[in-house]
Amino acid sequence: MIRHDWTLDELRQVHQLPLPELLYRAQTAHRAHHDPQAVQGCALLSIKTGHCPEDCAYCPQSARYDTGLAAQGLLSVEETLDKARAAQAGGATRFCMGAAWREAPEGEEFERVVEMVRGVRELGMEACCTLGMLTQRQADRLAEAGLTAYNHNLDTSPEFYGEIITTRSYQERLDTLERVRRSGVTVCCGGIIGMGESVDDRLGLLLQLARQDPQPESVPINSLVSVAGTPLGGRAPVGALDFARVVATARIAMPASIVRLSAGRMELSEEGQALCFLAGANSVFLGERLLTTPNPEASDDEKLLEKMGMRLCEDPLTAAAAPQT
Ligand code: SAM
Ligand code: DTB
Ligand code: SF4
Repeated sequence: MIRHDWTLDELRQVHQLPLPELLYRAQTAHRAHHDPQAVQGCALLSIKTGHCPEDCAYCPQSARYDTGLAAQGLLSVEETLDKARAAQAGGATRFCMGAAWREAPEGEEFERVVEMVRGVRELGMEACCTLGMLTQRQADRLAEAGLTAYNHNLDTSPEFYGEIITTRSYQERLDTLERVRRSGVTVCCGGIIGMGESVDDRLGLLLQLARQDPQPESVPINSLVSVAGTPLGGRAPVGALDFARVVATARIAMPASIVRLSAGRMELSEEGQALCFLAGANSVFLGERLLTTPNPEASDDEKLLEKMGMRLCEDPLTAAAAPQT
């Protein structure tokens, strides 16, 4: 049963359960909706890098911080599809294209992204984009091209958001998510832990997500990749137990969603990642690079899954996802 009436207090009670009880409940929820041995492999590509006008305190791509990042204009359709084919050969069934824009542009660049989406779908992969804010028309055009999912993170609780981003509001994020929903594209929405937020802020984010009806089909849980030059440079990583508690709480509150163990895996040991899978994570990004920062190598991921007796999903997941009630 999927509930949309979670309260903060209920999420607190879940999150603070003794770990064995929390994991048991998360695994029970996981098994009711998913194959517990299967993990979806997604690949990320930064199709437009850097020079972003926004001030997201965590982000190496903001033009306001000097992070030494090499900016890059929008890639060509061919280059993007080459990367998608390579990702597919590496076991990914979803290809996610990220652009450092405040909002998706109009004109030739947008048309290029539409062609990328069409091309990725023709390969038989799920296609996901994250391009910043969208108009309804843009969301509808992406839907028409076959876009599977749109990633647009709320990042944290409404209360903590202002400490991290001042150039656009929480409500603007919600408005874009609503347009995506209306277009029929599935929603990928999550956030980041380890930015100095409280446990209540982590749960406040999950509350925002879990109360949506329908809930986001995909929930990426990132832990901050702390990049020198950003206001959040030099922060200590979140510990594996804290990471796993957030994953487990997300799994319990959103049992049918794909919970993605996203940024931050470089700071987790094999055992830490294993704990997150046991807590209900069922997707990871494959490949040595996220958008601009490092990610575990394919061979390390293969070894870990093999040791755990788990495997990458062979088929795209979204079409097969259980319908929400
Ligand atoms: N510019 C678009 C936007 O902000 O919606 C799309 C790209 S943006 C890089 C996508 C997401 O990556 C952000 O919403 C944030 O959650 C995540 N992200 C960016 N930098 C990160 C970092 N250093 N550590 C963890 N997650 C990060
Ligand atoms: C998401 O929640 N995490 C991914 C994806 N959506 C686009 C991005 C993580 C970016 C980490 C920092 C970087 O590599 O630039
Ligand atoms: Fe720009 Fe997105 Fe980075 Fe914010 S998270 S600075 S909007 S690329």
